Amino acid sequence: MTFLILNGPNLNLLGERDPKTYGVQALSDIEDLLKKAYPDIDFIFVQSNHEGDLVDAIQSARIGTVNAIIANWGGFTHTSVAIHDALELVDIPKVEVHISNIHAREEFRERSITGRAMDGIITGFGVNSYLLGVDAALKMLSDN
Ligand code: CA2
Repeated sequence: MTFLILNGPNLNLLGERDPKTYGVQALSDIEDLLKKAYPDIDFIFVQSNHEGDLVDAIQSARIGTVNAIIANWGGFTHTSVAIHDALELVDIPKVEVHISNIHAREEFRERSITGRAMDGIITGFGVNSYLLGVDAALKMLSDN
């Protein structure tokens, strides 16, 4: 089983500042947590600050080698029609995750454009959002 874990802009800097909102763990720590928690899943980790790279990564999941997408689109969550449209072309479980609770912050974070094309959104559980995202995708796969 192969899961694609996508992270959007600025998430490469996790752990370097704003620990109150985003915790102290680096993105590499989150990747280690996932690998430890799910040793039987092959993870492909992609982080990019560029919208087109993320669209390319989503399209790569269309060739049938990826079983699920777990994604934190970062700031693109609230702006990206291109990511939304790419997601609509991929028919596998897709779970959006956020470290912070996007509904408890500034109003502009309330709306998730990308979330409309995902199966669901997990938001506000710190780095555990990623683990819960994988759980949700596994549940979807076992239900099908
Ligand atoms: O809570 C989340 O996971 C977010 O997706 C994080 C995005 C933000 O734009 C979303 O509204 C919610 C921002 C990522 C910023 O990454 C940082 C990295 C290091 C230090 C501070 C922020």
